[in-house]
Amino acid sequence: MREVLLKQVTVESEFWKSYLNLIKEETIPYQLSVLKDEIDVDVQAERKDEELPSGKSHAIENFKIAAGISQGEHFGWFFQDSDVYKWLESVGLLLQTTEDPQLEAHADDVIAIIEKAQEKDGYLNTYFQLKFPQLKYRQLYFSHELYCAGHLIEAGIAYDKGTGKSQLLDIAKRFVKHIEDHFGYENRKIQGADGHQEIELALVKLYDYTGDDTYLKLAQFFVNVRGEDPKFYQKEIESNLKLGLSADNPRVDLTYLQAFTQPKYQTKAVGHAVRMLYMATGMAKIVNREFDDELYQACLAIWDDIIKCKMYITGGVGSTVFGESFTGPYDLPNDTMYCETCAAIALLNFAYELFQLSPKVEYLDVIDRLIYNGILSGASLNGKQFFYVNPLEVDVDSCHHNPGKGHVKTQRPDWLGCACCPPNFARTVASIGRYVYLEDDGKLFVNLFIASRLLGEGYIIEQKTGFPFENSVDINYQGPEKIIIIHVPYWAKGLEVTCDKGEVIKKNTQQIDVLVRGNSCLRIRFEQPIYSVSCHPEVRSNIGKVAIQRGPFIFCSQALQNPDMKKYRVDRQKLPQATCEIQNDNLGKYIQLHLPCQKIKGWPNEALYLFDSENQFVSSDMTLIPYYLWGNQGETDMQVWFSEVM
Ligand code: FUB
Ligand code: ZN
Repeated sequence: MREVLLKQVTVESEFWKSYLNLIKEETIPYQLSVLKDEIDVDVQAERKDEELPSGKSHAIENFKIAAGISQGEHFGWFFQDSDVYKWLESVGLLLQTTEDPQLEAHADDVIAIIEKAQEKDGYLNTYFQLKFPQLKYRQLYFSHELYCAGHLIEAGIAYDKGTGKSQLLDIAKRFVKHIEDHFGYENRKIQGADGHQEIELALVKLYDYTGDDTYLKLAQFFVNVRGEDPKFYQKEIESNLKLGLSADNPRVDLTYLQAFTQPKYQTKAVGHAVRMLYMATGMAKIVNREFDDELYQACLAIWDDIIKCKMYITGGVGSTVFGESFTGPYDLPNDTMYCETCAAIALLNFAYELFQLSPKVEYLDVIDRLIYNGILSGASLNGKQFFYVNPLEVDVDSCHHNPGKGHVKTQRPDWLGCACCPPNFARTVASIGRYVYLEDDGKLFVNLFIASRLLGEGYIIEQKTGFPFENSVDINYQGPEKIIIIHVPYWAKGLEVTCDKGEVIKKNTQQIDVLVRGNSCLRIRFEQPIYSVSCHPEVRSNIGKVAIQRGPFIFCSQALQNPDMKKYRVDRQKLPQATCEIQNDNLGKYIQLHLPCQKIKGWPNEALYLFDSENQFVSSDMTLIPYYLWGNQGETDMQVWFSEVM
């Protein structure tokens, strides 16, 4: 299967175009000002901990200091460089589909600084250059040097594609050469991997882009060497202590690092969620280029583990702040979880890679779940505030007073001391067109209902639709005979399809295969019913609860629209009376639901507990908004899972 180029796809969807404009006009310029410390914004630590960096970004300043352009000290996380790389990648992606000379000039300036910061031998990491040069590649359990290199590679490719300028890619290649010279199975080279996966998937992208298979080999090396010697990181620490290079003697958590055994033997999603999923994406990418059954089986097992018992209804993953990690099966607390935006993005990319290996609808269903819910919630409607943690339930007062919820922000901050998510959000939205179509041997996959046009080789396909606000998609195809495989999302009902010049060769609730004979028009009609969603009974936090979904959107209730929100009980029997309407207000254009509910009345306020009481109810409608929109109207309680009428 082959991905189409981003520049071949023009996104025309009203919904997604507004996000693309937001990224271009607001988010990307804003992020540059923050990275340059040009504007006064509230940069918060990601959780309550005085030790964590906050107050400013300093990310570009770090490069300037390393380049000798500024004086000062490194500030911020040791992986701060990656914020700049991800920003540059977003710019590169945008420039693949639009022109923006001013933005390009700004990006060129940043690239020039990065080039100056790079050492003559190719090494590039401002934290180690400025603070601990003696520890380069010697603290891999935490260093993120190769993680940053991975983001540099991705940025270099995107920028080269978007502008035809190779300067950033050349910087990345020089760094990769340095890495190649220091890592490998040959004698005297380092036989270990970075604590934070990322370089693996980036090297495969570099291989795809250049055709140079040394990059693929290096990616394979990093996947293979992880966990091969589970004592590797401990030995590294001991060696630093012995040589007096560092006094750090931490306990290395091999589960957190997914380094307790080689990835090919791993079967569960464990440890740090983003690391796990960047690793899994890298593994799947390798399998896709050079088939390796052991690695593929590991990918499938990890996927199954996530989908069957570790994924939230929004597509979010990572159930705990401790280690920003996966926990055990069915442990999905709604109010203390992590669901980091980056982890959702990582799951999106893992799913897309797996789909390309085997086109099963379940992968696209998860993509659909993620892009309309757990990823989109990551940014505010003005494109300038960002969630790191995406909770499914927020009690504002409890978040302020319960230290166990110190990581659950009630409002999206302007920026974060650990700012991995904001530029990750931007680069993901900027590349939304990448997920819509895939090509495979005369077949064309239409993965998502997103109004768009694909200029393929020898054909054009266009989706005309007002989805998600409308229930139909017209697909116009011009070109020679082809099989078009259309994914029908898991929530669609009452599917009807017609084709004027061709025939439907397969149709089920999840997929339509059409053989088009030349220029042809396909009409697809469907319903977006309002569903009540139940959760596996093993998930303790959702016992006796129900969630509400319409189309791709999971809905939530905010106390702002529903004062006394906790007193509402959902009555499934009344679901057919629920109504939906398109709203256009300070939340933009969106779908709002009105759900007939029962509301507890008459509870004496002074009584915390009552003996043998029977609740009294009154009928009352609850107003629900799509989850991704919550938190855009000021601080307010929010919930996704609702108690049911007993
Ligand atoms: O460590 C780099 C990034 O910062 C991770 O991917 C996120 O989870 C955050 O810890
Ligand atoms: Zn993040």
